[in-house]
Amino acid sequence: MGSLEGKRALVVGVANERSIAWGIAQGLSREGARLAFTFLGESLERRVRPLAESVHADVIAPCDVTDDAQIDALFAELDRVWGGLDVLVHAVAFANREDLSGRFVDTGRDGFRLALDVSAYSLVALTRAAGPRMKNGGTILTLTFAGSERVFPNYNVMGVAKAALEASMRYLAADVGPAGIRVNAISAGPIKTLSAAGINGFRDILRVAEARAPLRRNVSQGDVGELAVALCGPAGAGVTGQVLYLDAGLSILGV
Ligand code: NAD
Ligand code: IMJ
Repeated sequence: MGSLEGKRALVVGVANERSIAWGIAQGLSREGARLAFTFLGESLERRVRPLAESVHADVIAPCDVTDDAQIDALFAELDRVWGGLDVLVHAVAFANREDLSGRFVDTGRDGFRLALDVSAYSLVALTRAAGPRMKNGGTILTLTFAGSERVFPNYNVMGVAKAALEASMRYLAADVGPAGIRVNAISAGPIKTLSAAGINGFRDILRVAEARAPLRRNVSQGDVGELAVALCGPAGAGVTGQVLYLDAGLSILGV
């Protein structure tokens, strides 16, 4: 018997088999959760559908988180199929590529707005939709990165978006806590995914992180899945409003 037997989990943010959201989905599935997946656009649908089917997903639906109509349609479909929800996984981030290099000071208004809309406001919108459907309480999880607190080369506007995401997570936790819904963020160390591919120097970041981290290793999508399982199950029952560092200890170092 899994620790999440029969729980209904919506996973937003699978792009391919390397996605952190896919690591989480596999963990939840192993523990007996039922799953729903979203995809962004037709090209990703071709990637997401076979993954979702491999864990017997009940729902596979489009969702661009910047589009309120798509969010409404997604939850209407969940109402039809499940009539409620227990877990929401938010693993979505986007900034224009030109805003992820050079100087942060050069970020334009539109790029700033886009990064914060996709990467931070989306948690607010999804929590507003999910909350009333979590009638027996629930768990909401988002993914963040230490660039919210400290300066990492090229992370730039994403760092600001992650700071807004973490603060939003805390305010949401206060709002929905009385309904027995917990909201937390996992701050993962660097992991090679689609969102990390093509970032200048990412290979070097992985190499340096591995060499310096107290555990002398990097973290994986599977590590994130295990922490997500814990937070969604009895181990997480008293935890809300927290940023949990899953980074092999990297963030404790001074120099
Ligand atoms: P990924 O590229 O696999 O996932 C990012 C997802 O965001 C994709 O599925 C993409 O389709 C989705 N997305 C982008 N714009 C969207 C929109 N408008 N509507 C709906 N979905 C949209 O990469 P990942 O590394 O698995 O990223 C997942 C989360 O983990 C992100 O929040 C990222 O910031 C965070 N994170 C990543 C790392 C890392 O090193 N890879 C470290 C810490 C935190
Ligand atoms: C991303 C950029 C710069 C430095 C970075 C990252 N470091 C890490 C990441 C050190 C770990 C990955 N990360 C934590 C992210 O949140 C990535 C978000 C992201 C990535 C892209 C690449 C492609 C694109 N837009 C993006 N928007 C957000 O066009």
